[in-house]
Amino acid sequence: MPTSDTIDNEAKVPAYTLPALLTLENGAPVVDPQTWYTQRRAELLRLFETEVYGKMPGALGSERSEITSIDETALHGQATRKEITIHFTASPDGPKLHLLIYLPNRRSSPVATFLGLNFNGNHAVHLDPGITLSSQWMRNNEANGVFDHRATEASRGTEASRWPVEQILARGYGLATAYYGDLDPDYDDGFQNGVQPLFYQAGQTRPAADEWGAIGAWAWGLRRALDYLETDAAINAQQVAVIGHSRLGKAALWAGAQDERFAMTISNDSGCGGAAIFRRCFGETVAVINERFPHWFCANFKHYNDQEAALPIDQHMLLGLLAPRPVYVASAAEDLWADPRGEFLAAYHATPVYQLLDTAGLPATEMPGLNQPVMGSIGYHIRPGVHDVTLYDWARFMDFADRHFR
Ligand code: GTR
Repeated sequence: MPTSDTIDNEAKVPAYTLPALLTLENGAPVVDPQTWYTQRRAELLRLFETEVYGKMPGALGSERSEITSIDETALHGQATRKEITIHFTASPDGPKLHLLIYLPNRRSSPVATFLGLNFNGNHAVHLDPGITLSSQWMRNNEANGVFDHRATEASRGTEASRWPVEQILARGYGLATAYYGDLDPDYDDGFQNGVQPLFYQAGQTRPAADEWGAIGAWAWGLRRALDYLETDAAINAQQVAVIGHSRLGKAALWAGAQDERFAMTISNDSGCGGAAIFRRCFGETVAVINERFPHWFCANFKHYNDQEAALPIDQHMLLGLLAPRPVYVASAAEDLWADPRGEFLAAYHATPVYQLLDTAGLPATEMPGLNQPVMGSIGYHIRPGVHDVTLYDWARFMDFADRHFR
């Protein structure tokens, strides 16, 4: 990872002015909730769509979900495990999303549920042999048992440290997850695979400059997963928290911003294009992310390579789009590439819109110390350690959910 003193050095952060969250494009201040909801929110959504993530279409209308397995005695009887295939089109060969759901068997009413995409396939989140092995394209990785771009039995549980399934269930929550590559395999193929081609107009071969890239496709899939969760009587669809780590944290934030059905959004180490302030140019920058991942954002976003100050938005506004719904931002101290301070500052600078909508926002004016979470309607923590999702992170996310959902 290209970290160097010149990149990850607080003294090198340029002087910057954040674009004003609560000022309309016509210069008028936003002083009441009505103006926020009917005018400013729409302006900001449009800017994020056209300049950053690209416009995301709605559902196709042809989606159909099929329950492919149910086991009410999973994990030694602690859980009910369900697998659902969401077919996007009538074609059995077309892209589809394989959703894995765990529900606590000790439940008396529909459960609040965490929904997040995984990096290595559903079979990687737990050693549970009842999980169907993904047959989707995956990046080759010997340590993860992925050969010839396909998972093997050796891939089971390889992402389990990031998904404390038993602890989530023990605290009374459900968990729903799916492999992000079901939606758009994470490499630059000019948008030929994944869900984008399902929406091409006649003659269209790739998304237009203001249309979605891979992050948009992942976020779109989270919304389709929520469509299914709304139909499952065991799940409280009013209490679904969308969660993601790193690039999938970027997707979770964008899904939560787009879709107000998500009651809570959780960003773990989402960094550049996630919770971090672009204008700090600390760690990963717009030019670097566009160069390494040309397929993540919309083509228009490349205009801002080395031009962060020209962006009409910054990421406090992305968090603002979640208001007044609770959002949690988590950082890791050694994850300088994701700019922990920039993630904190976005949470801090999103607070005025939360306050306009009568919630506390982030109850901190200074960045808290390690392992000192702060929780209002915006929550934040920074823990020691590297870019990862740990049990500490999950425990805080569940504390935050307890606060808002119980
Ligand atoms: C890095 C990328 C980050 C983050 C991370 C991840 O290579 O620079 O933006 O997305 O990958 O997803 O783990």
